[in-house]
Amino acid sequence: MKTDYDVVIVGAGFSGLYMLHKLRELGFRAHVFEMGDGVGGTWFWNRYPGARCDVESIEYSFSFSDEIQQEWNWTEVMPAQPEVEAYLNFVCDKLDLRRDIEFETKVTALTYDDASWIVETARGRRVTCRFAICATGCLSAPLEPAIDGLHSFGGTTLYTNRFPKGGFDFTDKRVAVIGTGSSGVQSIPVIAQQADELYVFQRSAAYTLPSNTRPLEAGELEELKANYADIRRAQKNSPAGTVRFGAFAAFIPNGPVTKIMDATPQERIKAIDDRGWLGAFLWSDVMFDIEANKAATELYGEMIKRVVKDPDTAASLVPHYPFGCKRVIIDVDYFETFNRDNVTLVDLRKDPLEAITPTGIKTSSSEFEVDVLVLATGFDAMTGSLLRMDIRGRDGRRLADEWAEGPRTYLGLQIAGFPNLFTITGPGSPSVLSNMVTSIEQHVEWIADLLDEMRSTGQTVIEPTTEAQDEWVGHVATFAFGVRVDPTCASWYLGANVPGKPRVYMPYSGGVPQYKAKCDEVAAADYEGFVRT
Ligand code: NA7
Repeated sequence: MKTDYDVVIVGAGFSGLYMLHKLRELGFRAHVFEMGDGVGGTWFWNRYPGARCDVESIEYSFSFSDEIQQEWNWTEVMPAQPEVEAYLNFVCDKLDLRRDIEFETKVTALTYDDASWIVETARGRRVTCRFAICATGCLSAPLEPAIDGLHSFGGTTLYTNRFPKGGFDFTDKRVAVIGTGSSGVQSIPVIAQQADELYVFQRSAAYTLPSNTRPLEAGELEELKANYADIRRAQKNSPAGTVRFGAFAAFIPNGPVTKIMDATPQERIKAIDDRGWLGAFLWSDVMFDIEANKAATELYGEMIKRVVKDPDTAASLVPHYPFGCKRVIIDVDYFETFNRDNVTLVDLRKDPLEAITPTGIKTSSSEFEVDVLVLATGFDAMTGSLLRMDIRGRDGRRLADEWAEGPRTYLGLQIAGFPNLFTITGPGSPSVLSNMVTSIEQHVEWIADLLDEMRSTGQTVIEPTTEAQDEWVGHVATFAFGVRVDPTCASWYLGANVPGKPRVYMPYSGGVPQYKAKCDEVAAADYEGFVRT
């Protein structure tokens, strides 16, 4: 059967761009649909003030082209949003990708029919393709919080995950930020510098560590570039796909050996005296023993007290849930910001948010009049971007029904009953627990090799068996224990930030090298667990 394209890719972020390039290189007719009017995906939409990556630029970048990595010049250790977006535009131009990307075109439905997919868009386009690849990202379905009166607010409402392209000037404005995940924590210090008054509405305090970002020094980038072969090799062999995971480096391969539960109070305090914020967590038992985790949080609270002058504010800034169950944030001057005269923390655990009114925010004890409302309230992570499309597989089965109790995939790459549909960094793969770029490259290359092989052997349809999928889902679930699934922690890894979403720990926690070895083994065993016809 003749289709309009061999492959349709949904999304033009890191994964969609590389997938397009790879398929074009192999001679496939590939086409990308992208909702935004530019490339970048997550890095296109999340352009809020202070947005910054938590992996170093030298590693948060494509490794597949030495020309690209030698030509592009990073200016900072941890790249800020504008630089990542500029980098992706550079890659796009360099590889002449734009001509195969259809912008401002949201895919609304994907329907499997007769060994091919029908793709429908919000603009009324309907095209067919043999393979459909969802490069839709893990954090791209924005959440609107269920707060009474949200749409009654008469001032300006801004979402961090859809921030205006030209930025926003907060000068002389009274501002409220709701949400203290990464987006809130990164934007609050920047907004505070401009705003007249800033109220921070916090439901859950954040575990955040100071970023080690700084401008790259003269000669430093050149030296790093000269070592790229070694850096990339090390990345691929490291559990998180990065060897310089900013502030987290110390947690990753050969972690600390001393237990906090064996340490005296004096030894604990000495740890933060000597090592600062990291001293609170650099103990071998913190991730495995909930009492150790609580002791580490107490030390973290001590650090907060050393920075934040107001004792009530300092106490409210200590998280009530275990360290490590949510993604740890990196920040620039977050705690210091609460010492400013124009910044007030509103602890919603003590003073719950009741409603948004036409003039501001009402809590159970007060009313706050503001001009601007900034919502940093997160995403329907990992599955939202897929389930917001109407995806129907073999015999009309709906993905939304198949995943009613949580996502089920084989290797995070394919779904039983949905032949020829692929997800890049889908649930059940390391994705958000790793350097996304490392994981994206591995997925793209694996899918490209598979499609190339299928073409050469005359195969047209591939789908995982339910047995292989069940086994993989079971394996992924074996890591869902301890702090990861702590009932006090509403993490998006677990779907617990979305009312009614099934609680399933979605990413694969076994590490990048182990995961890649499994994917390679499957391919070498004639794509074991998949049926091809
Ligand atoms: P997050 O990390 O999901 O943070 C969302 C924040 O918004 C979090 O503090 C929530 O509190 C808060 N929130 C959500 N709904 C409400 C309501 N109704 N009232 C008050 N507060 C609310 O999203 P981000 O965009 O910051 O970061 C997402 C990821 O992007 C991040 O992990 C990095 O990997 C990059 P809660 O914790 O639910 O109590």
